[in-house]
Amino acid sequence: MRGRIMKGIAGFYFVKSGETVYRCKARGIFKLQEIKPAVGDQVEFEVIEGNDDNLITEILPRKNCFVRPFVANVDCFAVVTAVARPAPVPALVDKLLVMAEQAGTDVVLCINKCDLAANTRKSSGRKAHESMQMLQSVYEPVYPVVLLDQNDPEGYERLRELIRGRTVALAGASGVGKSTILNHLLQDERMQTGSISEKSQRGRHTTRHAELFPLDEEGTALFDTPGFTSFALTEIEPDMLQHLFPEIEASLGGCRFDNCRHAAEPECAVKKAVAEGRIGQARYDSYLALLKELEEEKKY
Ligand SMILES: Nc1nc2c(ncn2[C@@H]2O[C@H](COP(=O)(O)OP(=O)(O)OP(=O)(O)O)[C@@H](O)[C@H]2O)c(=O)[nH]1
Ligand SMILES: [Mg+2]
Ligand SMILES: [Zn+2]
Repeated sequence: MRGRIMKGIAGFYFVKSGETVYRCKARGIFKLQEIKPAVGDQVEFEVIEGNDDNLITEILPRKNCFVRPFVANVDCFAVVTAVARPAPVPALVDKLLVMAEQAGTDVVLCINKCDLAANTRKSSGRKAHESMQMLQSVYEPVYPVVLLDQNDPEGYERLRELIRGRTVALAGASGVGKSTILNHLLQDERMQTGSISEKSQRGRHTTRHAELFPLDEEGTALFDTPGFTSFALTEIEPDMLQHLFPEIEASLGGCRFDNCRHAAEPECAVKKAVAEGRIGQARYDSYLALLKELEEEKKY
């Protein structure tokens, strides 16, 4: 039979075929070949009568596969950041965006917890408001952006329109609200979400495993994934990075040196675009930081 892995827990994979979910194990050979089935994989499996241990026999070719989050066959990443609690980390957002560009998937940037930016008479509200404006000005020129606030259904409706019919992975730091967004889109409380205690400002029901949720009759499906604070980009040549920032790519061609990496080089068209405001300073800073990381990785 053929199906799709919806979640994997402790060596078991839950494979959906039609309306039925089968609990399966993976054939031993996968381990020897160092292949790990991923949530989102399309698989062939055998149903073993009278036994819970149905067997995944084959993983069908993947459109793509990621390490963090560990998911396969993604059409689009919904990269999530909060305006506060936790404070946005543009370097992490940009890394996820680069990962998506590398794989050629679409991207939607979700700016979440916008309700925290509403009361600008409080200093925490002012700070959140500034973060919201910063995120909008940096990302709106480059990617589709949705503003979300758990008390306002309109944002979720816009997001639903943007992702219709596709398999979308929520990705971002822990506590930014990925599971909450999924909950709103599912319009029920199937997922557990935690409330951040005012003191610790940390979510209680952190997502531990990637899981795929069918959303509607039109084939839309959403991966909920665990949050993380850092990860390493792999298999990107330093010279490739400039093509993974769409606004940098758009400024290429005018540099003095053909092999310009747009860092210390003189007469650089990219730096000129930054100075003229056509490329956001924050995005350029992320580019430089990632370039350094990739160049250092190359040295070893
Ligand atoms: N004020 C506010 N809080 C929100 C909003 N969305 C989510 N939260 C809260 O943020 C906390 C964390 O939300 P989660 O949805 O669990 O975050 P997550 O990104 O899934 O976190 P991990 O599973 O750890 O990666 C919870 O207490 C939510 O209630 C929002 O729009 N506004
Ligand atoms: Mg979660
Ligand atoms: Zn240059």
